[in-house]
Amino acid sequence: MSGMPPSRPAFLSAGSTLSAETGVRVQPPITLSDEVAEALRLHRPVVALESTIITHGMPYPQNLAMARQVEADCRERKAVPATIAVLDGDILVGATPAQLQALADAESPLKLSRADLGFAVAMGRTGGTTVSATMICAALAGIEVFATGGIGGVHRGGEASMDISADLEELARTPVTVVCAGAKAILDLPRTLEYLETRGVPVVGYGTDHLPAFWSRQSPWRVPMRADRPEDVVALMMARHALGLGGGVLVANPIPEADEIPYETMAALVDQALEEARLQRIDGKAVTPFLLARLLALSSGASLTANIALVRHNVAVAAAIACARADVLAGTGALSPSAPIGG
Ligand code: PSU
Ligand code: MN
Repeated sequence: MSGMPPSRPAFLSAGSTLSAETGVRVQPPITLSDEVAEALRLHRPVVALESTIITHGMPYPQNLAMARQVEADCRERKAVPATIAVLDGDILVGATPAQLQALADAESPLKLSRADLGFAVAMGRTGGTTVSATMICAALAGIEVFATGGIGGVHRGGEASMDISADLEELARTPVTVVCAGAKAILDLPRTLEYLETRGVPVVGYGTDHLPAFWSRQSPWRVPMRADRPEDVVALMMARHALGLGGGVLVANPIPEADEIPYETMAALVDQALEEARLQRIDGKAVTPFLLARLLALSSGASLTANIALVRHNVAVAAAIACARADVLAGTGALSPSAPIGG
């Protein structure tokens, strides 16, 4: 057999062999930053951050400013940020400042969910990881807590189009706690809640009994459970682990009051953006980025300001949860210690 083409990622040629041939386990092609590796080794608090919000969710250069800001917020709250992305086929857990820059102004980055993660690695491509792919990489690295803006869900009309975000299946499958600001009204919120319940995903209102609606603190729909402190979320994570339930926890954290846009104000713009998407026959992966970009324009930038505020708030709550979890592992928390939740 001739040698591998030079463009093949190193993990496919050097040292590791495909398991089907030899039974040798292929090491996942993941690069942890020194800071993240050290924090994980010492069981210090680490918060995973997604990157589709950088590559597809916000325009340049606000995307880069937001990515840097939330990393700084995370550090200020005594947790190590681990922005997860794929750069030239390498899965990064803890992107460096130069890598963040490269990602933020990448030419045509992929949008990576569970379905495309392996493809990006195999082909040496660059992409932002959605909630689903970020959860997978976080779990591989041993990170238990992850902050994002909003999750994907059942799209409106999803009962006919079957457009249901891979984020929901991932939450059912991968043991990572995801802090979000609920879901956007571009989605079918009640069906998203139903789907999560069916797949066994706890949706926890953080200091609220209602599902937050991203730019607005409240939607008309109630959440099935509520937690008011980081320790409560950690207790839930540990109880689920002890019961062997598998899958993640979704923490729904409302946008701060000062930053919210009233539900009705956004609802009208959402209806208009959805109508434009229908007329232009936008489908598949393009739907969410199209709607986000249209809402940015239709709200004259207000949606972006609110979006940045809510991501920062989610990072703060995720850092508090990660710190409470680390306290348990260190034996200094109110709860008794247990093994890492993924393990
Ligand atoms: N919702 C937002 N902003 C985002 C996304 C969702 O309010 O940036 C991104 C997240 O990365 C999420 C993904 O995981 O879109 C979901 O895409 P889809 O609906 O194609 O599954
Ligand atoms: Mn979709």
